[in-house]
Amino acid sequence: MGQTLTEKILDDHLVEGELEPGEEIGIEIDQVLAQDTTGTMVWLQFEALELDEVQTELAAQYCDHQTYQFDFKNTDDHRFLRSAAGTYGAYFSRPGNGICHNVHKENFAAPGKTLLGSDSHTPTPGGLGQLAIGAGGLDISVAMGGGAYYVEMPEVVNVRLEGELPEWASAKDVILEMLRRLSVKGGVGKVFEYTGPGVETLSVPERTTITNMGTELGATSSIFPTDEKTEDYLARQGREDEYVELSPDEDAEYADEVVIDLSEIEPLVAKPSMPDKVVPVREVEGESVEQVIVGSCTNGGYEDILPAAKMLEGREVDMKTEMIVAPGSKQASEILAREGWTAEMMAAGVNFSEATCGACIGIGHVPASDSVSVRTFNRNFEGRSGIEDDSVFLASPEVAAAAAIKGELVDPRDLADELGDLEAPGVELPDAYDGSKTDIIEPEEAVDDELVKGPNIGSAPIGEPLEADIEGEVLLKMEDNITTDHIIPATSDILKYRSNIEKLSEFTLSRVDDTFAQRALDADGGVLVAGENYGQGSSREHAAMCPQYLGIEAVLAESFARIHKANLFNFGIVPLSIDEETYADIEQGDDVEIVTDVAEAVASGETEFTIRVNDDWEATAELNASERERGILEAGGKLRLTKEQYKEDGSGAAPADD
Ligand code: MIC
Ligand code: SF4
Repeated sequence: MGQTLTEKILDDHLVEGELEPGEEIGIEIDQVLAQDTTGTMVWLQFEALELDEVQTELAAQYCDHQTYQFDFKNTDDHRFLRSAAGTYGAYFSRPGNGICHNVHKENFAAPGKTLLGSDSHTPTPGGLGQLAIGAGGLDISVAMGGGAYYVEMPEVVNVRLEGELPEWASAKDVILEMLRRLSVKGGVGKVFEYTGPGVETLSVPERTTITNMGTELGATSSIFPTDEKTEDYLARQGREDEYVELSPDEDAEYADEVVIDLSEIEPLVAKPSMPDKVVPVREVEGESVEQVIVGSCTNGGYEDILPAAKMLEGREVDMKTEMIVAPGSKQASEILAREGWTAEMMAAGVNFSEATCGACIGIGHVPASDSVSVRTFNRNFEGRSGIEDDSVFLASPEVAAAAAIKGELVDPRDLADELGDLEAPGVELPDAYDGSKTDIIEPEEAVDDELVKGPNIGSAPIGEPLEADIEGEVLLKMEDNITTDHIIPATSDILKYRSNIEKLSEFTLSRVDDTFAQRALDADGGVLVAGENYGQGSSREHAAMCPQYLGIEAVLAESFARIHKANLFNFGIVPLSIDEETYADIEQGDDVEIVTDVAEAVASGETEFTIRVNDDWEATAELNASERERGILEAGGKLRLTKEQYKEDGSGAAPADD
């Protein structure tokens, strides 16, 4: 039987297990990336593991999420990251150089290689045939030390693209269509592999918009085969020698198939406040828009900003609307500036931001109260823009620019009819991506050779071995699709404490209930209850570290998002699955006791755990965990376990099986 492209790359990197969907596999990692707000813990944990040098082919540290440095804490984090990259041998991308996914795509993404990144949108270079996966910081530290990365072998789904996109429809609309059909949990445990005749009609930047936002489906990754377009893109980046031809076998068998006829795609938007609330723009036409932002790791490339610039040429942004361009990388800003497009957009009324995540997580450009913001981003979770009860629509650059011109949501086709002289901008790549490279410091040019820690930089927390009893109050009962933005918000007032768990934990679940952290401390711990897809969104391990710090011992949920579940294991919190009925019956404030000796049951491979509620009724909760994950729980988390293993191994470097 032939192999899918995903299977081929996994096979090449397999160090443990078999490529059977649902089974845990260990793979070798070629490249790692970390960004500023997860990176500090990555390096603090690398330090705690007493590792002294990066072992992967390449490691890159970016400073991208919070580059405005409102506070010395952010600046200290960036200085610490530069010192860690220098000390241990990673590339360092300076603050303002751009968003990790964009800069990695431009400089390092390589077909056929594996990439592990401490950011959920790490799958972006799947558009170039790289198998890229997002994970928690500790998994990055271990992989960077030479350890394997463990993940459940995903089901590989064939997304067959047919036809060609019509004018005004874009790659963003393709991934929004996927979200419309499959929902934010439709991709859990899956890799989406794009095939079919439609693939060759899409440029690499269009493909990376699709793979980037595969994360919103909950997917483990998304990938395209490579072809002339990939080779051409790499050549324009001056990296043609990294091209490798990759495709699935003709008789590859897929777990499932989704067919998308590109010629039927039309301009879409995701309505507030979930990326899968997708409708045609025409359904919401007329909605007044006060803010438009073109940018982010999804649509912040040169090829995304250019269409908006062309649409605005000789026109003006509507008087009641503010338009901001937040480029995904300095390379994009630099080329647009050299070509004169920046001046053109400024003349139309656009304001420019530095190349940063910024507004995507509510840092700057917070929308006005009771207003609509149209963004080319990938997430519109409630409150993420920096104001509660926000109203953020996700859209393509074309739909965003049309909204800026009209001051209201409008299908660009209708706007073109109305204006008469508005042409579909299409997709255009620059002849060469000739931005300067001054903002990337190579390991050989490192500025520092020892760690520099400011006063806000704490240490990596090490858990305690699992105990026999788990009993406590249900401190919070939550609904479906709780995001990591609910668990640990990423707005600037909170983000600056990412290196200081004691302080950060004060904000735990504040977006659901701002009394939670104090109640958890007062109760000396307890358990959490949630509906489906608990922990979707970000890879931030802080969403497990902080509850652990507050004494949370178990989370009972109908289902979990992949990265967050791995983070719960990594920090010694037991993730138990409950059925719909148990979820319905259990109430906040109830007392929950796991009837068995938990430590023993986890160690002996028990999957069913009886839970006793209020000493009154019982239900069964399931632990779906591999032997390795059970070992992590028993030890009190992956940091403690890995440290112990290194000590036994005596090598100081991570063995392949952790
Ligand atoms: C996000 O988009 O939510 C983030 C901020 O990039 C996160 C990373 C983080 O929380 O630091 C992600 O996607 O993993
Ligand atoms: Fe940055 Fe937003 Fe992309 Fe996350 S989703 S990496 S915050 S631009």
